[in-house]
Amino acid sequence: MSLIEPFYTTLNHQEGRLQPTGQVIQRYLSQMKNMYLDEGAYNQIMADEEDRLIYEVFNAPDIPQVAGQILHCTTVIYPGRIGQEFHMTKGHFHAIRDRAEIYVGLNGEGYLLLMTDDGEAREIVLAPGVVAYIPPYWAHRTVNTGDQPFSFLSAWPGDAGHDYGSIETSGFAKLLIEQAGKVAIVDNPQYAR
Ligand code: M6P
Ligand code: ZN
Repeated sequence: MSLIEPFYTTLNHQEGRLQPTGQVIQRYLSQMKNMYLDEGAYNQIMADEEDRLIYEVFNAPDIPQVAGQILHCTTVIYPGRIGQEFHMTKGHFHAIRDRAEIYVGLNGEGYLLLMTDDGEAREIVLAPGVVAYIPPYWAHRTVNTGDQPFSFLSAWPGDAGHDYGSIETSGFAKLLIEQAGKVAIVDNPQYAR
């Protein structure tokens, strides 16, 4: 492993951003086609709004993506729903499955959903100050269940990688929806493992 310079970033708790930032990833609804259950609601939003920014990822600058390094970033998920389903991240397994991750809730209201390859599911309310541990082998997705931006800090091994394919193909076992004004966790009728 090559020697890189020590550095720090400053966390803006209110905005959920790291300063300075490296790569910023913006995910729009158009990049999440077929990930939300309600296809009619998806099409309606795409027709009315053209597209919608769902979340942004602010990576710490210039960390090599190799074993031994610790990548880290913040994520901000903007509030809203697609039909009954709350705005969420794509969700992923790590490409190297036995790599763990830590999330720290910063602002807003949201959930961390976890799932194994077998469709075993768990959830953690990622309130501000909550430090959640994502053990090796668990896929993870975050969901904004509030009406303000929901942000959290993440740190994970440099060689972990992202595997989006499994969730794009099979979906996530559980969905977070609004039901009669409340947050409900329900089985995903389209989940196929
Ligand atoms: C967290 C971390 C990142 C991830 C981001 C967005 O901050 O797990 O590695 O990129 O969430 O999630 P996703 O990549 O699933 O869209
Ligand atoms: Zn991850």
